[in-house]
Amino acid sequence: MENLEIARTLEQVADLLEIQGANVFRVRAYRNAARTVSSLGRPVAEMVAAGEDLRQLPGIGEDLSAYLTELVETGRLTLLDELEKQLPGTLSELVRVDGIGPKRARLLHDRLGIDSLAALRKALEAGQLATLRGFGAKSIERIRRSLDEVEARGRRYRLADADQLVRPLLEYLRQAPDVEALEAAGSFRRRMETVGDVDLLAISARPAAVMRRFTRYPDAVRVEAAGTTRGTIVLRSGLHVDLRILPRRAYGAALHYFTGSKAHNIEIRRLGLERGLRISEYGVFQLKRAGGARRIGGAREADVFRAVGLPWIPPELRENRGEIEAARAGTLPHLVDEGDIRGDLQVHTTWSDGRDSVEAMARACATLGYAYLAITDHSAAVTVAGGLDPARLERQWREIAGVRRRVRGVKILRGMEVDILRDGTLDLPDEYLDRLDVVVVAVHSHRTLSRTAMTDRIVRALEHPAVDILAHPTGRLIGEREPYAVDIDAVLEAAAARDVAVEINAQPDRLDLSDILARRARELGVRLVIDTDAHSVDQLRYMTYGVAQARRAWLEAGDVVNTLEPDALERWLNRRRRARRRPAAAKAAS
Ligand code: DGT
Ligand code: CA
Ligand code: CA
Ligand code: ZN
Repeated sequence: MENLEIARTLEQVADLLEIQGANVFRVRAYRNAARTVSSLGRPVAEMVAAGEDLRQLPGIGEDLSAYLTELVETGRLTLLDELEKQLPGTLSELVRVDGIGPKRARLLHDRLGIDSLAALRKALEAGQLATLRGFGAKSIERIRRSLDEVEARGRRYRLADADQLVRPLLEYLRQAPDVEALEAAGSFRRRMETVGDVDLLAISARPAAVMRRFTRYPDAVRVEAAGTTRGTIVLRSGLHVDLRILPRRAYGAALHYFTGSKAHNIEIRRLGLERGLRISEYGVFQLKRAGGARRIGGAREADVFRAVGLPWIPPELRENRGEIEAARAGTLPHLVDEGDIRGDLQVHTTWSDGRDSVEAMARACATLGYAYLAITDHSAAVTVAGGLDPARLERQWREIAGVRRRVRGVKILRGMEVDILRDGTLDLPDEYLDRLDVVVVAVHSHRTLSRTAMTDRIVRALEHPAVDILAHPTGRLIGEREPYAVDIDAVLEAAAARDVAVEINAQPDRLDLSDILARRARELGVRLVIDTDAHSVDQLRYMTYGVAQARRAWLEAGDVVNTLEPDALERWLNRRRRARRRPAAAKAAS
């Protein structure tokens, strides 16, 4: 069973439980598990087959681990079968709409054949609901409004999109009276690849005035709630934003709590309880034997960590994936940061599908303070992107030679994003591959090969002595396209064996490898490289998203090739040219 299918099954369980009015935490547990599975990029089935402990996955405990195993081994989930005896499974999503309860969901199904939100949308637009008894104009309008909302809420937003929405809102709110602190917590602060909603925290002596300004934000289409210290608005894009205004003494505790993740919070709270402390969004409290509690901290986030004997943990690591143990052992990684990045090793230009010239890209990289960049336009097989054949590649080299003379301070490497053809051979003759400074290889076609064929294909490409970097290794597009079927561990092992660097592609819809897989890569001894794959000068700024995923993957500067200084990078790029000469020389001598 594929991960996507497993995730859908878990979502369905959550929906049906919700119909039955189950505990919200129970419902949320299934939704979180669904998210974990769908973002895994590695088949759960494979983990089960290998006898791995699923409880190491975020949000997967005893029960869910058993359910996942059952799903993988039998293709069914007894729990879901039981729930479906009580209500048709496909109806489950309808009850998320205000004004539709289980009864009405069944009525809509039986009378109009509506079995999904999409079908409901269609029936609404076709005016069919009005034909049903009990659905007056008012009630239909309510359903329509709520459906808009559910559709928006069901969506997750790419981090880069959320950034674009949140930055101006923060600027706007900073102009409210007496705002002393203001920041976004939640998945946004943890720099997750997507965010569900945004959780803002503020300190102000005049919360009412701040809340008023918040609810009047011009980009807000709706105010969902507006209390004295807590409010929610919905932006035009559908993104929900919560704002909590806090007293200074609780700000740090709230920042920690609302940064999450939930799994991390639960563990920290447990550690607190072991020490007789209560840790919550309100502060850190010493529990008294006689009952009651005394506040011992909460103004600063570090108070929370200090109370449980830990150093401050970077938000990107707070997923309860070992960061608490590492903090305790003093082995937290020194995470790579943007300042460590010395260059970009995958950028496109007008020679293929890029928007800007070689010179413009080089100048922009120089302005960013980079020491080097690699020009890596597509090879000929990618005809839609105007890929280069050898003749055009040579012309491009002449242009690069000219730009090298004109643009100083940044080293321009001759590279190419060479297609991995269906059989694992490369889309450029060896004599040209040998004359490139950087060879990036990638899959852009035949994405539906069997898992074995895809794995063999990529591994074969990595065995070519000219290859330096494997780009966007799983081919996923967030929210649009699943990774292709591939044994990613086999690919990573081949990369480690050949010292091929594997990419974290920083395009906001790729982020490929993902955080989880990049961490796996590091564990397998693979070097990583963070590339923007920029198709314009503007996209060079995506580096920040690649670095964020690298941090979530626990990477240090030493794990990332493009933190190397130019001479060290050159040594690495020549690592095999040197090694290759030896067998060649030996052959000549024999
Ligand atoms: P999202 O919005 O789905 O991308 O993910 P988050 O992590 O931003 O989650 P959200 O917005 O539901 O809640 C923000 C943080 O609040 C979350 O990361 C941890 C904390 N939190 C929320 N609910 C609970 C809970 O039931 N227990 C604990 N311990 N913390 C919670
Ligand atoms: Ca959130
Ligand atoms: Ca929230
Ligand atoms: Zn590509």
